Amino acid sequence: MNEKTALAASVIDQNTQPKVGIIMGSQSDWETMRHADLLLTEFEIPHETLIVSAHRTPDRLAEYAKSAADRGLSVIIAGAGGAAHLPGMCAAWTRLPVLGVPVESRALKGMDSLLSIVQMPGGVPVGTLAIGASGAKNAALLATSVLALHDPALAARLDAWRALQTASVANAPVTENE
Ligand code: RP5
Repeated sequence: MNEKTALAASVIDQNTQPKVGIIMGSQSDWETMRHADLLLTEFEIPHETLIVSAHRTPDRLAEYAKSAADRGLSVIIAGAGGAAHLPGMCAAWTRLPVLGVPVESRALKGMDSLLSIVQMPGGVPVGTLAIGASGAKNAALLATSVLALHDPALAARLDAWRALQTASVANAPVTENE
């Protein structure tokens, strides 16, 4: 491979190698976690989405989290519901920032998920977001902010996204369906 081809290959690698990992405990979490996936896609951030369960696939979790930094990931977004150990156990295996999304559970409406994720003992942090789709969306925005620290083009896309959001808010409410 000549120098030019090698450079091109490395640029391609940089662009396609996932920078953010989205993991979730179950297929049933996808309805929530797809909101993170959608936003990262909108910001053109290479990312991967996988089902990794702390309880049902513990070896898969250990393997995933232990290899994450070496594989080039910068941030992990982990969503789980119920006894939601996934973000905490993931954080135990990696020094990468882990953002936890409490998925709304059927029995306790996500309060169980929230408390399981947020109450990490000092020493192993998980950045905990809101319950449900808002949490998934904000986790993606936080991951974008982190990556934007060293990526001016991404920072510009994030600024533009936020400006658009601001512009979309009306000054006064209107009565609908009257
Ligand atoms: C957790 O249990 C998952 O994160 C999911 O939110 C919850 C229920 O999983 P399923 O029984 O729907 O597979 O591990």
